[in-house]
Amino acid sequence: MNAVTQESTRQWQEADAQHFLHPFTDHAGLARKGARIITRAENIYLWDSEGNKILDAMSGLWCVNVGYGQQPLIDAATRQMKQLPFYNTFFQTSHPPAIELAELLAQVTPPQFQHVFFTGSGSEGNDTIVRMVRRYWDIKGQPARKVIISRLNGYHGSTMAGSSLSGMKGMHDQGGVIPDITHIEQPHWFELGRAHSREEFGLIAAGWLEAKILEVGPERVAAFIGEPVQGAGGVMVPPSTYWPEIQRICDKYGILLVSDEVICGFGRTGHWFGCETMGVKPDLMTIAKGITSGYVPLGGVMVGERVARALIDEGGEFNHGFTYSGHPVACAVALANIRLIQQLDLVRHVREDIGPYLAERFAELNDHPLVGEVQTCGMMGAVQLVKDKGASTLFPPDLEVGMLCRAHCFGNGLIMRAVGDRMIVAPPLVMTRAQVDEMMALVRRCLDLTLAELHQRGWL
Ligand code: PXG
Repeated sequence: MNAVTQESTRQWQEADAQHFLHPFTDHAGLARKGARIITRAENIYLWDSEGNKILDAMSGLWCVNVGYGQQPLIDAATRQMKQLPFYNTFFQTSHPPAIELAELLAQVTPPQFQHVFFTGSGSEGNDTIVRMVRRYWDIKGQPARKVIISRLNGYHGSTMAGSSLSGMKGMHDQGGVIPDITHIEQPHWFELGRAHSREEFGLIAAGWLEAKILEVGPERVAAFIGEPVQGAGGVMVPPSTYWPEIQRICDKYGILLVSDEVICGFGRTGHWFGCETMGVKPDLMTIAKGITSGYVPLGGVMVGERVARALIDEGGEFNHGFTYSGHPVACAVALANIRLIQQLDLVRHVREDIGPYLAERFAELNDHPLVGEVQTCGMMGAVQLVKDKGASTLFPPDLEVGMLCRAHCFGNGLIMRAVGDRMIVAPPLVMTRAQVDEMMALVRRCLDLTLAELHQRGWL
């Protein structure tokens, strides 16, 4: 690093600390440390302002599915900016990028989805879900059906409705929960279910939904929402029995099933959408992130025929929408992105090649003294760190062992997240086997460094 890069890094960090409030951040803590300034990216790599190359095993924030620097997306944005950088879709107007994207989405999503409502983000998508679900039951003459059930440790965004649907205590404590949203436990076998086989536990965990429906009163329950695989909660891959049982229970009580596909969508789990991997048929899906590979913001709700028919045929005006619903540049980039996923055959690549290879390489981590459990699904992986491998004893949470490990990753050119003591990855779908090997070598090195530090501190 030379003096010039050091100086500009310092200037950026100072200005950042003085003016920029970051999401989910302790501002004073960050100001003391200084933010890491990311300046460019290519394929699966980032570079920071000091010239360090970093392997981005989190795809930006679970979104850069096609990797960085893809020319077709750049060209699509440039072309659309020249042609029509903005027009709204409110007052009986439309434009080609939004129309073509709606048509393409109807093709790549499961057959029950023929309509899309565009938003600017996943959070706005889930706000739309709340309003649409309640509107649906009003139209159907059952206005008492308002309650939406979601899961603890689920993540559905940070707007008022998104954070209410999310099952994150820290968010609820700071902003409250809007009325008629309630939560059940997550299907976390390692913490809650080890007395049972995974399959048995999947049925037990799904049973918590039925218990909650009966507690609330089935005539008051509007919908259940969940991520096929919980992402921000720590890549929690549910037992194979879980989602089909959830579907059975929703069907039994006539409740709408909502799949939040913001992370799992667009190939991440080895099918176009996570609900297909889990074998369920939702009524609504939230989409965002991978729809544009994160190059520009875009989200939406895929509306299944059951809800679409009510809204269109019986609903009249639906009083909801955003300035950027169907933003032309975002839609043009999404079109280029989805076509690239098709052209590169990335969904099959994840399902048949790189996903199984990631699973194989992750399974090798089971021999590591710090590793209690390993889980993968497509291009998502989690490693549960444990204090005592034999007894599967967890570390006391206040030691923040996951953060120690994350610091080693940061220091060694790897972006890997810590959710408590679960270390997680969700790398770009375009990864090659050689790149998986490169990532796994870094992961193992960081686990070794963490182990050594824990011994040094006398925590093991
Ligand atoms: N649903 C899911 C499943 C998500 O993962 C959202 C909705 C909200 O999307 P927007 O576009 O409004 O952010 C998300 C977002 C993390 C992390 O810490 C995850 C997300 C966002 C920020 C941080 O893993 N996911």
